[in-house]
Amino acid sequence: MGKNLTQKILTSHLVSGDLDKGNEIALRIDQTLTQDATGTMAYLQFEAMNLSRVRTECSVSYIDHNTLQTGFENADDHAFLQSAAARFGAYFSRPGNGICHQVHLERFAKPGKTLLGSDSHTPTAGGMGMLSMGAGGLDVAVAMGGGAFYLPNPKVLRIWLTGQLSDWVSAKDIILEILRVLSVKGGVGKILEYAGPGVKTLTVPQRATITNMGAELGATSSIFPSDEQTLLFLKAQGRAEDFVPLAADEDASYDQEIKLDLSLLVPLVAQPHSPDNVLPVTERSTLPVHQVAIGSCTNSSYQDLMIVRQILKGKHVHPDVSLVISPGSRQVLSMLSSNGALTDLLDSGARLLESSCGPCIGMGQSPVSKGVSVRTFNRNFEGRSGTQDASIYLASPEVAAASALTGYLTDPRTLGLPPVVDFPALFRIDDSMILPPGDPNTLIRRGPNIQPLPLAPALDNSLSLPILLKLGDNVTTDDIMPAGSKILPLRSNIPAISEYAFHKVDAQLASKAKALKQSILVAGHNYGQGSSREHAALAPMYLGIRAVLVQSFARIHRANLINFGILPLTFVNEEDLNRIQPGDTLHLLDLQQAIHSPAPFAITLNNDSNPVWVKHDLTERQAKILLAGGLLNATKAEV
Ligand code: MIC
Ligand code: SF4
Repeated sequence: MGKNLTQKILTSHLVSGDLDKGNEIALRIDQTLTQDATGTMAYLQFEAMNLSRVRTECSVSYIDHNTLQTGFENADDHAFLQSAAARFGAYFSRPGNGICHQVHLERFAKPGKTLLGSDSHTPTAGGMGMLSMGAGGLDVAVAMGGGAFYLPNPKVLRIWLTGQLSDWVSAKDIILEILRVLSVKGGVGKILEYAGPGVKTLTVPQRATITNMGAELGATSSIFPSDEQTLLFLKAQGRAEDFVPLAADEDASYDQEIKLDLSLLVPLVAQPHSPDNVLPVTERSTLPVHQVAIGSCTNSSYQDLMIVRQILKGKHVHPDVSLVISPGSRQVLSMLSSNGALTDLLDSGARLLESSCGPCIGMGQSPVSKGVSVRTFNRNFEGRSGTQDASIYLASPEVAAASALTGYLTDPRTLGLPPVVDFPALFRIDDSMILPPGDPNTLIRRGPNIQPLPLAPALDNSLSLPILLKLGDNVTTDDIMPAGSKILPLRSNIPAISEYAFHKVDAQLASKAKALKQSILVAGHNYGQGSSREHAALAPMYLGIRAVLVQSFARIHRANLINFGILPLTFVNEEDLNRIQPGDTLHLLDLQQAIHSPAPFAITLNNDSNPVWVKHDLTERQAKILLAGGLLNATKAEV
């Protein structure tokens, strides 16, 4: 029996575990990436583990999330990261050089290799046939040091593409359609492998839009074969030598399959407040729009922005719409500038932002109160834009540009002839903003924003934990630990950022948690979906949250909880969630034994004689980490 593409890369990187059975595997990681909002923690952790130099084929530290520099904090972080990259042997992509996933695709990604990144959209590089996964900073720090990455053995879902996209229909519509079909939990525990005759019709940047937003399905990763399109892209990036052809064997088998005929797709939009709340644009085409934002790691490639330019050229943005554009990288921006497209965009009334994450993570450009913003981004969680009552719609660059012109949500097919953009024979290559690994004796610069890492206490054998919060399904890491221009600068300062945990749910939550000293959270399905930010585990840990009991978890967040010593539990009977209310107390006894045994165990709700049955699904490795009070403690204990 042949192998699918995922199995081929997993097999060639397998360090431990069994791909045919078993629930945990460990992989060798060839490349890592970090970004500034998660990278300071990753490098502090690298340092705390007494590691001296990265041992991967290539590790890159990007500055892209927080470039506003509204105070000394960002600048401190940048200086720390630049000096840490030099000292520990990583490449450093300077502020202004672009969004990590876009730049990585352009300059570093290689088919057949593995990439671990401290950002949930790391699977963008799957558009290049690379097995790329998001993880918490601590897991990435371990991988930078040459350690294996542990993950639940994934299932492989084949997405069989046929046909070809119609005029005005975009790669974004492919992934929005898949989100509509599978939902935000539909990819949990799976790698999505694209195959079929439709694949060759998609360029690498289009594929990257699709693999990028696989993160919104909760997927472990998404991957395309490496073929003529991959070679075309690598040649145009001056990296033809990085090409290797890769595809699944003809007789490969898969755990699941869905089929998609590209020619049947129409322009789609994801409505507030979830990326899977998808319907055709035509069904909302009278909706007035106040802002259009084009950019983010999903849709800010050269091709995307050239399409936008074609649509806007010689026309003017509607007077009631603010149009902002953030090109994905300096390469994209400089190409737009040298071919005159930038002038056309500016002439149309577009406002230009730096090549960074920007509005996608609430770093400026919050919409007007109760405003409607159409964005080419990947997440439309409530409040993420910085305006709590704004409505965010996710759409393709075509829909976004058309809506900017008309002032209402617009099906671009009403605009007439579609834009035609040639694939460049050669991208503009200038790596001068990527600093190579430096001197191992470089002094690390630590401004006052760089605070020491707090460590979790070892897990007690018995715990009586009051319920701090009860939440519903699909709680995002933005709900747990919001971002935005006020909070993001505190990512290197856990005591300060912890004050904002669950801030939007209850502004007093941090004080309540501190008053209780120790507590537990309960919630529904897909708890912790979204970002890889380990602050969504670090801040709760700092506030004394010792366990989280839910109906199901998102992968990266569950791993982060374990890494920071918080016990992740799930209900055996999901309905038991209804029995628990804030103010109740859960009594967990004999945890040492319970954690080492795979069997479900009973915990007591108040004085109720009818227990709540829970399970932990921990491997022996994870059990040891938890009992030690997290991965850093466990690593220190081993040294
Ligand atoms: C996001 O899109 O939510 C982020 C900001 O890129 C995060 C990382 C972070 O919180 O720093 C992610 O996706 O992992
Ligand atoms: Fe940056 Fe947004 Fe992409 Fe996250 S999703 S990496 S914030 S552009």
